[in-house]
Amino acid sequence: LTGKLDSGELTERLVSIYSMQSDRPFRVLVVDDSQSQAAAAEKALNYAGIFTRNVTDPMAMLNALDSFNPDAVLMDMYMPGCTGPELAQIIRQQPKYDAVPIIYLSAESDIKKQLQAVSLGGDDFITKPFDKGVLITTVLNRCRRYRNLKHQLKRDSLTKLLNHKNILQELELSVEAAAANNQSLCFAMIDIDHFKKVNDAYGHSMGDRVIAALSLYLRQRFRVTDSIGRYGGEEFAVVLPATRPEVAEALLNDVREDFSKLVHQLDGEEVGVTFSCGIACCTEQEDAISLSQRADKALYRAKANGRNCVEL
Ligand code: GH3
Ligand code: MG
Ligand code: MG
Ligand code: MG
Repeated sequence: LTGKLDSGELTERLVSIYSMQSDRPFRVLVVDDSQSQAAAAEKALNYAGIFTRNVTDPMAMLNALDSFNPDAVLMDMYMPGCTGPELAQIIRQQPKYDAVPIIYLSAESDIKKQLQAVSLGGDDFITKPFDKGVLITTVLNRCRRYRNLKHQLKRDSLTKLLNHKNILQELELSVEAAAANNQSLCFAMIDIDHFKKVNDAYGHSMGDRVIAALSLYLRQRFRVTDSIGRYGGEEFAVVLPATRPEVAEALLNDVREDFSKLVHQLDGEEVGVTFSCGIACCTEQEDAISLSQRADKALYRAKANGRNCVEL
């Protein structure tokens, strides 16, 4: 990517396309010992709607990675104390940063050195003085792919809901936020009733169909600020921030009743299913584990009470 492109019109179009696509601005960590060089790159990236942070001390880079959580790293080749490829190799030693894109931005014109940098943990090489269009295109493409990858890894493949680990992570963050803002938070656990019978009588494919249908239904019924996860096989979890317990109970009861009226079809066969739900509302200083345990107990009570009901 050393050639020049006519950056004007192309950049404008790219910026408008990407700004429509991404929900939150991409985040790029700019690692460069020269403040003025970093500022030039940041200015171009900010123009494309990218949020940036600059680290001039390479030794502060690891901390910045953790706190800033970037979608890509734009890195200088030569800095006091270490080189970009050395830093890249340090980043790659941590499994969680194995896939974060590292893009070099350097005046180094020796192709061999450029290739070496890219082969030692880097992804792209852009030469200085940079072309704005090349820089923005490269960075946006890398950010978009990395975001998509992170998004997919967090989700369950059948339902596209958050997986077990990530719904619990979401719960932990929400519990902290609720405590900080003095807000009410509810956690609901949902379990399909007699699901084994659905599999046994209609086959695993019908079971999968029902799981997918409930997932879609939950996504339609809850707010975008609520988090929905597939907790286990036929178990789901919903985090409801800023929600009073009686409101959560009424809402889940509504969803439960409406869902129970649906008919699921596959290969000419039809089945209706119900679910049971347990809700716990976060009390002061309660942690996510204790909250989820209480929701689980409430769910157990709902099962014991005859299923197809909500327990608080
Ligand atoms: P209960 O009302 O007490 O919850 O009864 P249940 O039959 O729903 O509960 P149980 O835990 O005994 O069985 C859950 C079944 O869910 C067992 C398992 O085979 C099935 N299951 C788990 N994950 C999937 C999946 O991804 N697809 C399908 N088709 N079935 C699944
Ligand atoms: Mg330098
Ligand atoms: Mg179960
Ligand atoms: Mg079940």
